[in-house]
Amino acid sequence: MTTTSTTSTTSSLEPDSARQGYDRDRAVRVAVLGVGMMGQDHARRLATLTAGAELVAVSDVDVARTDAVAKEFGVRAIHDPKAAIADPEVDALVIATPGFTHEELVLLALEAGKPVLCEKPLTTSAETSRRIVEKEAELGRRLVQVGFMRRFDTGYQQLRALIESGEYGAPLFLHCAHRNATTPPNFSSEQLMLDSVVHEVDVVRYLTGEEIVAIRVIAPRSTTQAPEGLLDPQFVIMETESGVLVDVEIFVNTTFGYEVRTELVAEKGQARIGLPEGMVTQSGAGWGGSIPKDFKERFGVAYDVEFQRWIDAVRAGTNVDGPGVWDGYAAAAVCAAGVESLKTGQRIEIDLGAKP
Ligand code: ISE
Repeated sequence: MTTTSTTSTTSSLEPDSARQGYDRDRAVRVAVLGVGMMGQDHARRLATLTAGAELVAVSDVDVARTDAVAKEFGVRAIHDPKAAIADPEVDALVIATPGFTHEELVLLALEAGKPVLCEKPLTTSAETSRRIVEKEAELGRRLVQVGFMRRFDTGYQQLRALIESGEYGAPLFLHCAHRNATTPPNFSSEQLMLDSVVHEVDVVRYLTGEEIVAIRVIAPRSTTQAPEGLLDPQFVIMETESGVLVDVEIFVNTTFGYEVRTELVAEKGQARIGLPEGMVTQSGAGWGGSIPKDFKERFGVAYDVEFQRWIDAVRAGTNVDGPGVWDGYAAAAVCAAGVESLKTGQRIEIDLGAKP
């Protein structure tokens, strides 16, 4: 969408002087790489909703899908994602391809000097994410934002503000539940960590302002509703630097809806977010509310805000207004340790090393 934005950004980053030639009066021309479910949703968002953005191209390994989505939005289909990154008529990129492709694409975008909004996970291992952190530091310019959209959700923002205010004293526990109705085909036991728990990892860092130093994953009996071989549910225990204890129930084949909840237990009070939205009824006939069907519905507004603030930051020359590469790296390192714990049954400690 190419009208001028009225959303103000709260970014305090310095404008990127290396992009001084960029014409800030025109819309940011964006290509979306990967147009599966999430990429298509983002393409629609950019084409119809995000002020100051112009969707100019889409790219996907599935040629027929690329062509169909390009036709739907009246934009170019570029079958090779590397060509889309290099294209002189593309200013910025949204990467929504599978996680294992992210390292190569993000590094190419960094070399091309183009701002990127990369869907989570930044990459699927600590080493590959660390390479991105180092590459960006070498360039001396922030270019990569990571798609942890929950940071743009009002509930999480309120809970963080409450913790920061100190009113309830120090946080002691965070109890998290993350439930999906079903999983996409071929979802593996590791993906519960890498694709789903990764959000909880980021939320814990966002809410507490602390790094996670240890993780343990336990697999109880699996639901018969999960595909054969998938360890679902799993129970994750994390410890932060100051000793806040976090537990996450991750259960991705509940069969009926999408629920993401966090309960804070602090020294002088408790708070909960993510309870069923909409009207909750209680009468002689029983109790009832409504549960969103998936994350596109539950976090729709958060995605909209995330995209608007990212485009505003690109136009302002600051490129990032939200979680960056260090956040993506920290989350990838914790999740990789979680996968190791799932395999070994051990508590795994995490050492992120120095921040460049
Ligand atoms: C999916 O990729 C997401 O990012 C959702 O937010 C998460 O709830 C889901 O479990 C993931 O598969």
